[in-house]
Amino acid sequence: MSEYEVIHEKSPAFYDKFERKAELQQQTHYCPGCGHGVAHKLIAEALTELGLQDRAILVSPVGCSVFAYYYFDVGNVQAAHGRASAVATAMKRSHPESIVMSYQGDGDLAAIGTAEIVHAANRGENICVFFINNSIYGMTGGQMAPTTLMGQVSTTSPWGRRANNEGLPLHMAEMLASLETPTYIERVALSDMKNIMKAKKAIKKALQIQKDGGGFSLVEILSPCPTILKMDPLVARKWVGETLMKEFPLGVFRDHRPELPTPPQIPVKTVAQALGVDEDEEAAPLRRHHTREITVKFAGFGGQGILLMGQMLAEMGLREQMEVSWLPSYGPEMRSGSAHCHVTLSHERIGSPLISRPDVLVAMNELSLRKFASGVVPGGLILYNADKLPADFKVTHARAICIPVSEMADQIGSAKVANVIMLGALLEETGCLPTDTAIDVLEHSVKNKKLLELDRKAIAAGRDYVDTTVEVGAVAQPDGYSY
Ligand SMILES: Cc1ncc(C[n+]2csc(CCOP(=O)(O)OP(=O)(O)O)c2C)c(N)n1
Ligand code: SF4
Repeated sequence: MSEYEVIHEKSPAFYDKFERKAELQQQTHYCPGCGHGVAHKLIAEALTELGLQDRAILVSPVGCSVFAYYYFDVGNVQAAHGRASAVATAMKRSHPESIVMSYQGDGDLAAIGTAEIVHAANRGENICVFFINNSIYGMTGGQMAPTTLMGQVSTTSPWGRRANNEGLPLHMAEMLASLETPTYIERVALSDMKNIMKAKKAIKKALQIQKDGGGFSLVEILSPCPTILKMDPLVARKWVGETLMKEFPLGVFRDHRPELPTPPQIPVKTVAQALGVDEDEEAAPLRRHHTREITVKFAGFGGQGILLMGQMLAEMGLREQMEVSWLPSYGPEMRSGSAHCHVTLSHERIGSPLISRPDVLVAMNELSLRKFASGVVPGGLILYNADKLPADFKVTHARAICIPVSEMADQIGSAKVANVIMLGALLEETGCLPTDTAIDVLEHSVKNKKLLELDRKAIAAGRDYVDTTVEVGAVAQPDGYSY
């Protein structure tokens, strides 16, 4: 009988079965000899040994390790490329009792995610970052990484990396250690058993620091990528020890808790208090009038007061104690570009401000009518700024009312009030809010007396038009009237 018992055992921090591929439930998707698998094992073991599995959240990146969540039986989140340490920040701050790890490759952390990691480290976030430096982009087939070695050939540096063209390899551990705030930064390597054991120790230490509330840790793990380096797995591992480690020497670059100035004592305020908004529901006046839930899309071009129309409606809803949302969307042009906004008035909390099927479309120009009319819910309403629909345009699923608000505004005395006329028409036709409330909002927000007078007339004109001119019916026809 042998002196040793060989135990092949998977850490309990891994799932029993990897469900990604039904036929390969004990295998990861990593290439043979890839360092990701080894790093996963070390992290899983460290979590188990520290009793942290149930509190752990792993943020996986974009890169070969994107599927880490198929393996770790912990809380899992997958972040957009480069954002893992920012997502980890959010996880930790919203769940301070959890142990949050961001796991990132060199493309993810040191290229697209440079800003995120620098700022997470600089804020001294109480998270662990496991940074896999394999000197190349693995997932995408071998593009140059910030950590690619001098002279190393990649698909984007086929001549070999040159200092005057691609710059020198980026030493993230050293760079981050120059900040005041990180607690622990070490570089380790998956080059041989001795170094792998050291890597495990470093990973465990980082997790312990977080457990103790000690602040930001980063363990840079030099790792083999035999596939892209076109090496046998053992050769790739040796290459890490003999070549990669020469450029990136192992060591502890930081190991002490930062001494930060004590922050001033700021009285804790709620957001509503800080904004000066009264949040005391009991003190809030009761809903004054009958109101109706509605979703509206206002659309036209910049300069027509599209966004303002939406804001006014939302403001009116607020006055009536409704839940409201206003979501603008516009191009870079101040004038003439397309603009639209979504407004929801609701008696319940609003899930999303985005409206894909509005009850009402207010189309202030033909382009918007053509673009958005089909999105209106069946039986919904379209208010169109013209005296009739375009000859070749038919609406069969919703009621369309044509109101030439631009012309009417000219008659009232200012082209500026076309949007207010439309608002008056909207209120009258839908009955979603009382017109008095519209006047209240205008009185509150329009300081210029002349303009306010025009606005009053505009609201009244819109109401009257709908009241007196439009025949109510099922579906509007090209002449602008409903039958
Ligand atoms: C926004 C965005 N840009 C680029 C990509 C393409 N992309 C996917 S993974 C990757 C780099 C991965 O390299 P690394 O972080 O070193 O991880 P590895 O695959 O080597 O483990 C890139 C550039 C993407 N998915 N998303
Ligand atoms: S390409 Fe490289 S980093 Fe990606 S799984 Fe294969 S060996 Fe690992």
